Amino acid sequence: MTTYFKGKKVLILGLGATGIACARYLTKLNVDFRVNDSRVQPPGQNRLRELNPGASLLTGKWHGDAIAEADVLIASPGVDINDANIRNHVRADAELIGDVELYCRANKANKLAVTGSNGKSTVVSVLHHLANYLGVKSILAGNIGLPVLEVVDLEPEIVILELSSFQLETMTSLDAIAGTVLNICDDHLDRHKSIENYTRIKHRIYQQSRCRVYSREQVATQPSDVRATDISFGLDQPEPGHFGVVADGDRQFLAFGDKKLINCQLLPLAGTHNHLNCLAALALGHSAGWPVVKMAQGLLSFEGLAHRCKPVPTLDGITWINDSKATNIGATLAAIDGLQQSTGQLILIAGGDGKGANFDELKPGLAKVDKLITLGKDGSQIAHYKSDAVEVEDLHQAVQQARKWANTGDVVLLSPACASIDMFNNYMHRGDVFIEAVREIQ
Ligand code: UMA
Ligand code: ADP
Repeated sequence: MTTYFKGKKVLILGLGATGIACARYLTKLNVDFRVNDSRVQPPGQNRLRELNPGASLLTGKWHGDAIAEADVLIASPGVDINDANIRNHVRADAELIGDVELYCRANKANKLAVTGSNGKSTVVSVLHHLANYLGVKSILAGNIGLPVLEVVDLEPEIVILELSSFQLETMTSLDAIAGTVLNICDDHLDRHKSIENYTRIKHRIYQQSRCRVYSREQVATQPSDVRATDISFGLDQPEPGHFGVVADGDRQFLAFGDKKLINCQLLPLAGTHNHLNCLAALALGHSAGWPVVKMAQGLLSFEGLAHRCKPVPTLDGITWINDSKATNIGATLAAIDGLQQSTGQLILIAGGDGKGANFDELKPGLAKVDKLITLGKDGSQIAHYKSDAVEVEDLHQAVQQARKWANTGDVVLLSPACASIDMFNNYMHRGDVFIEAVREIQ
């Protein structure tokens, strides 16, 4: 990569975790660079001074002159590259790329790549777990929290990448063994403007993957030119070579073609959306040559990620589920569908900052819920859809209200369909407060 940068003026846009990883990488290559972050106090400024005291840092706004001078611009995912204050200054002969693009040019390890509106972190974590289970040396990086350039020097057998639309927007060189768009629902439309544009950006993963793994549950995830080598997954009976679910009496099995792999009831992750996540992981692993039957056994020991449809252990006979990571309507609909009770009641706790979403789309889900408790900035908008909904002030009150309604065998689900920032530091904080409130009433 040193040759590529030779004689070029390089500008890093953004000085968060990604900007720092870029700065470290360029410093190691002995490439001079500047950094521009639009924030007055970007989080990485002290780190930058430590690792490269000579690098100049421009802050507080987008510096048009610096952008216009640059031959290569490396944008962090959180930077909106279509912002006129950036776009209007980038020269036509300059190259604007992201950190993952740079990584893929520099590191030619085998890759499996995952995008989608929901389930990305779950699927890449399942894959990482399966790789460990099979003894395959793997690295998990990307949107899940580890900027890829932090691990650019490592050469594992496989790199498992979680990719956001923000990252895909600036990528052309992924060249993955397999890539998937798990699902698509309204998300980040404040930046991508329309669902069509957001979908188009998500599909960039397919142009850069040899095998494309898509969901039969949602046409929008299918590549426009499905090939014989592509693999699908879904909740129906699969064709040979594809993944799905088959029934045997009243039992359901994850299956590969007509081969039953594992009883769904034994899976450690609750909800049918997690059956889809497991199937997607199996399909991706299969494309990398991993043995399907052994992978299915490996699923049993996956512990699941915190704050995603995770039961809170209690002895009160009520199933309390923490799905605080459900920050959009799609995630909450999936949780409701997956946990809907045939016998007991399903009590939903929802609300927070709706990020301008249209809650009409939550209506079919709310119809399947027996009781609704809402809170937060947009809680009353959600409450409006259910006549006997109760609005509360905080999560402790929500849990107490749920306890008043719940009987043995019922499920109480925290799945807010909203961001947490109106009341909590982040979704982890919200989930922790829920767990604490549930424990207090035991
Ligand atoms: N920002 C500015 N000005 C700048 C640079 C950033 O205002 O000059 C703002 C952004 O709008 C954003 C925040 O600062 O609100 C952080 O942006 P960043 O690009 O500096 O973020 P990083 O710390 O580098 O983290 C990024 C991803 N963040 C985003 O995409 C916003 C992380 O995903 C990712 O884990 C990390 O790179 C490593 O790859 C987080 C995320 O929220 C988890 N992703 C979104 C999601 O999952 O929905 C896409
Ligand atoms: P992401 O990394 O895409 O945000 P996570 O695995 O962190 O995905 O899950 C985010 C939220 O989406 C959680 O509430 C989780 O229960 C829900 N979820 C997980 N998988 C799916 C899926 N396949 N479809 C819809 N929602 C899902």
